[in-house]
Amino acid sequence: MKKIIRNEKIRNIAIIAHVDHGKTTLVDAMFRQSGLFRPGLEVDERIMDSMDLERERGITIAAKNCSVKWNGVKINIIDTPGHADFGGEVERALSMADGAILLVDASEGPLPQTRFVLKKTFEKGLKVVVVINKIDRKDARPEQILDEIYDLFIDLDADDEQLDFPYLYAIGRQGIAKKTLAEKRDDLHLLFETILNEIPAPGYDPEEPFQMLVSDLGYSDYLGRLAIGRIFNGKAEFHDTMVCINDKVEHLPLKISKLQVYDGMNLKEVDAAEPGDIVVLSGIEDVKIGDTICTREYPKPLKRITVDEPTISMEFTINTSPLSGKEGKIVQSAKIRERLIKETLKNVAVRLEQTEDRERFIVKGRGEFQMAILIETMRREGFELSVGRPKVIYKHSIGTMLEPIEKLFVDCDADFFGVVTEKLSIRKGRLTHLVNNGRGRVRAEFSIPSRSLIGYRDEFLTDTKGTGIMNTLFEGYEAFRGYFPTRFTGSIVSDRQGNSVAYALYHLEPRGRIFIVPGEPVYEGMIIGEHNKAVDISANPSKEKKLTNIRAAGKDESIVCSPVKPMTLERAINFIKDDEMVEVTPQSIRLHKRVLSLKKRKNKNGVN
Ligand SMILES: Nc1nc2c(ncn2[C@@H]2O[C@H](COP(=O)(O)OP(=O)(O)OP(=O)(O)O)[C@@H](O)[C@H]2O)c(=O)[nH]1
Ligand SMILES: [Mg+2]
Repeated sequence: MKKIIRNEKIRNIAIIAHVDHGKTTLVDAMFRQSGLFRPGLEVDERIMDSMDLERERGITIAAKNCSVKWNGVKINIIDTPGHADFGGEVERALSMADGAILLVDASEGPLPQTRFVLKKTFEKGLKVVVVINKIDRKDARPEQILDEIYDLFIDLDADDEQLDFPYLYAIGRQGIAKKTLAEKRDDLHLLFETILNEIPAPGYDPEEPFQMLVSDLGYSDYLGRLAIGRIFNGKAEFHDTMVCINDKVEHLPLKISKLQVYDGMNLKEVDAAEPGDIVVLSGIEDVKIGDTICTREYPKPLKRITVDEPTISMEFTINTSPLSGKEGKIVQSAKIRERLIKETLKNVAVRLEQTEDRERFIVKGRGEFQMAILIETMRREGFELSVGRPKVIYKHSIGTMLEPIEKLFVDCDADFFGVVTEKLSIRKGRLTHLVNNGRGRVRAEFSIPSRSLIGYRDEFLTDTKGTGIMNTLFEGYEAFRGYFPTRFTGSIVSDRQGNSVAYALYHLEPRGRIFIVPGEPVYEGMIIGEHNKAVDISANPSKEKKLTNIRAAGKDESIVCSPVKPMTLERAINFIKDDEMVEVTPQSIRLHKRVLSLKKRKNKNGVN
């Protein structure tokens, strides 16, 4: 019988929830109350959301580690993202944890990603502490939500022990957690105590030598590559020699050049690290997430981290527009390739496929939002590139084509439900569940192909006047449900290179929705607007008013173009059709036909 000892000085927890249920804000409060900041110190909100894009968008994108101390016990915390597209981060984070805090918004209740993350913790056999958060909300209904959480546990086949989950009510933003709603409390002490009492301390086998599972990678200019992960067995000391077992079961030698552990949001150098702790180890460059670092004498790999397969793919190419190289500093395919490989190392849910064409790459991931974030990050780093429309990944089984299917949860005003159902049925969605509470709002569940949802969110918000809520949950693969058009409109395409002028754009307005403003550079094949009809039309956006001897061209003050909604990256990739691409540079987002020349496009389509 194996003897398992528990390191009572440590707890490892992941904070998991649906998007926006308050994970990162709760970590702030845990920091404050564990004495990490000196009293009176001004600290930013959501301090763990340290990436620029996280701060701008107010969401967590990558799971991150930190730690707090409570009563002499170190609690390693992993804050995870709640957006479904970053689900791979949750799976990675759970590989370091012995338990999870499941936050559920006291008004919204369990939502699709609550189910996803809870299911993942069950698969790993982790202990769960439920926190019903934001009970200060005016529309909070905490008791009802507790029932809904029970239902979710039952639905996920929780056993009796799991069903007996500990739970607390909280206002994360004010740093309050309590056992009952009536109780008066103004701190999180109960949460800390519950973690210490309920989440098992990390267990290890004292007979086993050092073993660490690499769950994250970092980089430091001084130390090079950093391998981050939990020590499953044994101890490590500075200068120890070890091996790293990779996915090909090769043993790569290494010497620990530095050992660090989490201390609040920072890292602290240590001479030795204990079993159960989460460490940051330097001394090896060629390491990947999922590798095991262990001793040379007893090299035993741990089970590699597995995450769900990607569901969508997107084409990335060099920027082929005539304006290429004018706005970004990195344009070469070799650099794009290098950058994408780097992404796959750090981001477990992203895969890269090379194509025969050296300038074309297929990037696979969990959703178009994840792709948009990657592209946005690259353009900020100075890259120029072109990307195609996100496509779902099909599978084939005994002669049938299978496609990814999602559960779509819709909550909207009954008045808008008709138009929503109509749009979804065109997209091959099937209504599976409907609750009309009679108070004006409808809750419905659809089974729908993933491809139908690409770009649908914007339309849904327009159709429900911004008041609808939609959430999705990946369900699995089913037989292909048939084709339907992705867009019912065509594009207005520039027929030449030049600069757009107000006169031309103004006269194009009746034909559709214009994307550009006067003075913008245009080129042949560039999409300058959405045509009202299903076909593409060519136009000359730089056409000046005919010169007369009274007034100079382009100076017609009476012309005022309608305001143009700036094209965002997400809108652009959702808008384009298969024969169109988005040109991305640090300064601009332009849309263009894959084939720029009008003549070549006509020949290709067999017209002419
Ligand atoms: N009313 C109320 N709002 C809260 C509370 N805690 C957090 N919020 C708000 O909820 C929003 C989301 O908070 P975050 O902490 O970013 O949520 P999150 O779960 O980390 O979000 P993701 O990481 O993107 O999934 C913010 O606007 C917070 O201010 C709370 O206790 N009560
Ligand atoms: Mg967060």
